[in-house]
Amino acid sequence: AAVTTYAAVDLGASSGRVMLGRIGPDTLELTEVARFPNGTVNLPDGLHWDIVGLYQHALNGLAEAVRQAREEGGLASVGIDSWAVDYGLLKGSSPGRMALLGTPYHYRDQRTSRGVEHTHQRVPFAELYRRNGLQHLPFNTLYQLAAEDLLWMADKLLLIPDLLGYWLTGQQLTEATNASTTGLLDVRTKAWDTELMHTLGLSPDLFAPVAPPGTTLGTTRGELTELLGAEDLPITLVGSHDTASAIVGTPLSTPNSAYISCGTWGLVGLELDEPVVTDDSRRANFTNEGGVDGRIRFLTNVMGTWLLSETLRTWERRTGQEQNLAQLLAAAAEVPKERVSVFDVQDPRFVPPGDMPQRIAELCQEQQKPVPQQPAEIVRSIVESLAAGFAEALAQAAQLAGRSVDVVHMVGGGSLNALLCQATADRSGYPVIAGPVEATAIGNLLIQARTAGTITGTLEEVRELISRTHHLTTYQPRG
Ligand code: LRH
Repeated sequence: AAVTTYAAVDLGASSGRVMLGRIGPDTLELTEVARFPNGTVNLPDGLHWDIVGLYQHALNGLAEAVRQAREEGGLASVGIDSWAVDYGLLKGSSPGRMALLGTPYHYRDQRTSRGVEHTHQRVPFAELYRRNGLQHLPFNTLYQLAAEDLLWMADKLLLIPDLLGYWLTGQQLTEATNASTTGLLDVRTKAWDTELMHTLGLSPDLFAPVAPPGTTLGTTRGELTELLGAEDLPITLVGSHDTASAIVGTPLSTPNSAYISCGTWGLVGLELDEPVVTDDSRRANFTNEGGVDGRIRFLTNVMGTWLLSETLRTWERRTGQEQNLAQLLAAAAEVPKERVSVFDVQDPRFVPPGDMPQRIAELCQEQQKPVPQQPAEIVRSIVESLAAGFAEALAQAAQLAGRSVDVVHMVGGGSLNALLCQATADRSGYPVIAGPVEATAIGNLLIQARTAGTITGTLEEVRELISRTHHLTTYQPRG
């Protein structure tokens, strides 16, 4: 059967990558074409992203993807996804030639606390939740906008993947799954809530029209032809919120499967057909984000590998020595139970970058728990605490949605962490099926392939291709 080649640009908080996907009715092969670091950029006015650098890396990666796809009939299209909520502001009267205003902020920047207060004075959280169905995250776009100094100058706002799409094509749209993370989308109609915008003093003209995954944004600008080595490359909207693509790329094996998409965050929840917007779901801080094909991602943000990676970064800075995660995890597996402290990974002190071992020690002291001392003890305590956070969220998701969960799928970087997968199985009581690690890129590629007609079917049918082509590891709960 015919195999077609697609490229995914997938930007995570700690790295970005360009992946090539060869896809056919029985084929799903991924190769990494480019990988580049990403992270916080500390400027005098706060934490930012190096968005122009990311764009340049994506372009170079795409040029390489074009080269590699040449013998295989060329690249059929490109899809872009990234973390949610962040945006760039644009200025200009001609839609095809707008300039970026300022440097996009990183969602971990602390300015948003001002925005939360300001927003809730106008619209109390309970009402916001009824309208947008979103969990409270202090960095949801609407809170960022309430603290945004450059807003008065801006003509347009584009979320990160849409901004890169604009730079590639000159066309502006707001992809629907990521739009759902702004807080400005109506959870039921899935359209911009212009009434809410007016109440918050935001002009609806600031926002580009919402379009679902499967829409063709446009083709690459003529000015990029030489650099890319290709003309008129189509950019297809996919689930541009990375978590939306990750859930497409999760081979949910039963109707009662839960998932954990574990990268920087651990996104724990269920795929539903209808939102759950109740007082209980609001209090438990469960979100109803938009999924591909109009599905609902009913989930909550649990701390993810951020805690581990910031811990390793702290030790690297302190010792000047590169830390080896695999070795640390192997040592952590040997730590006896009585040396492990389970702490609350949801404590807000862990959100900003910084010295996590110090913060863990402070939290444990405050709660009169033993402070883990050695690196292996700290790593083991982090892993067990993450698993405890996941287990709690899984139980809540099932209860709030009135579902009986039978299995948990762990995808993303965390699925490679056997200690974490086993601890999650043990603490939740559910079997954990781990993999694929590249669920986000897979989800991105599969929606492009379905849009072009290389594959067909519902998400369930599309996911079968993943379980047929990828090796998954099952962790049974113990004791
Ligand atoms: C994960 C993610 C998550 C959002 C956060 C901002 O990368 O997109 O779904 O809550 O970043």
